Amino acid sequence: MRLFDFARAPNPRRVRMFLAEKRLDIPKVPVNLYRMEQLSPAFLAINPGGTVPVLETDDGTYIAESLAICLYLERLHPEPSLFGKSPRAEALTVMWTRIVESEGLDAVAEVLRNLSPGFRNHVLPGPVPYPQLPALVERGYRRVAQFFDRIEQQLARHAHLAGDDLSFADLSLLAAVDFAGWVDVRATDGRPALARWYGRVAERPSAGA
Ligand SMILES: N[C@@H](CCC(=O)N[C@@H](CS)C(=O)NCC(=O)O)C(=O)O
Repeated sequence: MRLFDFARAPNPRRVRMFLAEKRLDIPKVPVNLYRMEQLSPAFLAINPGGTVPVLETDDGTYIAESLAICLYLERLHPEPSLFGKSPRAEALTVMWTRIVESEGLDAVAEVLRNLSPGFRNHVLPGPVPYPQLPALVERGYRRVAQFFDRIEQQLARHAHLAGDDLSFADLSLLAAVDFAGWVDVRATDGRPALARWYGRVAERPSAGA
């Protein structure tokens, strides 16, 4: 098994955090996004979406999407559980992970990629050079705030995103909070439940992965 990875990027980070929580050591293949190695013909043959992380399984299957990778590894290595031990807990973990991805990580990326000169003509992952749309910066900031307000409500009622226990949804949220810092959003400001949660999850050794 091998993980196609890039140390600086938020999505590979949440998979590395998952591996650290599980105490799994999988060899890494670095794909340097700063040098656009994700758009090389060799990597596009592995993942036509041009994104990391990608897991190569022992039978040569390539699995993209952090959630799919971690669900696969959870089934192979159920302990310690990071998707819950019941169908209900697993569904809530997948639900909150998808919310973090589509409303959190994607909204931060919308701001960053429409704002930063480094993403000119590369606003969306993949080989098509879409141009930046400055109006999406303002909209993206509003989406980011709306997302963290929703998270604040959930964490005011539950110790972790999907309920009582730490799950992959929390690891994804940690990546989203830190990623928001890239566009100068301090998500924990004025959100006491999120700040308390962050204090606990960010001090786990896996956060350094
Ligand atoms: N939904 C995907 C998102 C993967 C993704 O967007 N990865 C970024 C790094 S965080 C990437 O590879 N970007 C390549 C690019 O921008 O060209 C996942 O959960 O793995």
